[in-house]
Amino acid sequence: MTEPLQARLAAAMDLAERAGELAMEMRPPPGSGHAALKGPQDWVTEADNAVERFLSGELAAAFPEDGFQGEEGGIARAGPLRWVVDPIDGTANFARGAGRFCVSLGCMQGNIPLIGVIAAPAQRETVWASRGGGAWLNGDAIHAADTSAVSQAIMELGWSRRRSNADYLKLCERILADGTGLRHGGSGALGLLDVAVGRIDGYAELHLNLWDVAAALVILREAGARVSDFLAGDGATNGNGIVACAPGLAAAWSDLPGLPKPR
Ligand code: LIP
Repeated sequence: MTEPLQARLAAAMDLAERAGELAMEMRPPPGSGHAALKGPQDWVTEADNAVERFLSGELAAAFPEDGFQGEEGGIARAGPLRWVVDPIDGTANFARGAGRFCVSLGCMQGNIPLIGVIAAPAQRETVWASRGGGAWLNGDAIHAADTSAVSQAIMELGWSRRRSNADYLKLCERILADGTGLRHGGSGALGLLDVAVGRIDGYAELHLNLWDVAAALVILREAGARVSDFLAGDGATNGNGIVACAPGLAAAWSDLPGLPKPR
């Protein structure tokens, strides 16, 4: 890995953990009423904005030539390398005082994800990867699972109001008909991370945005998972469906309704 990328990976790991500490300080108590709605079931808290401001400022100071794109503020800066950030992924959980949320930092060169760091502070986990450098959880190498039978697999299906309930139910029916265990956790980045770690065998969602997946795409690749081409077409600008899975299940999950094939 080049020295500039090594410096960016080290900075991203430090900043993701510091951003996670900030999020934990700002996490609301259990209960409702601590978030605003951006759209149907699409939440935002003060912490989302505060964490994004923190990361944008620190990255601008450390790497002024780099671009920055955040979920809340959009594309703030352009550059040959571009940070793509979800300040709090799993906001619906975070807003209720729950622990299944994370800070996600990806660094891309054009449409090539080069660095990914995900910090899950309530889980005390930081996962990172660089293209060609392997994937790591708190310093231990991680690998996708070796599951090969759908009847023994666990699949998380992400959900949002960005696609129809009918299409989501078709997916649920197919997964359940295969005898696969079905999960839903409310954080796409953490679901994709669990595939890379081997804790589940697949994650699929009819639509995610670039900031949800930019870090996870590098981590999944380096962990040996199979992933659909999220950046195909206008995926980088308008989002896309995604299937990420253990390599032994890519064929079985190559025809999920409404979703691209894992490669
Ligand atoms: C969320 C994703 C989740 C998706 C939600 C939302 P956020 O990201 O992690 O998979 O289903 O609609 O996009 O809003 O918590 O950063």
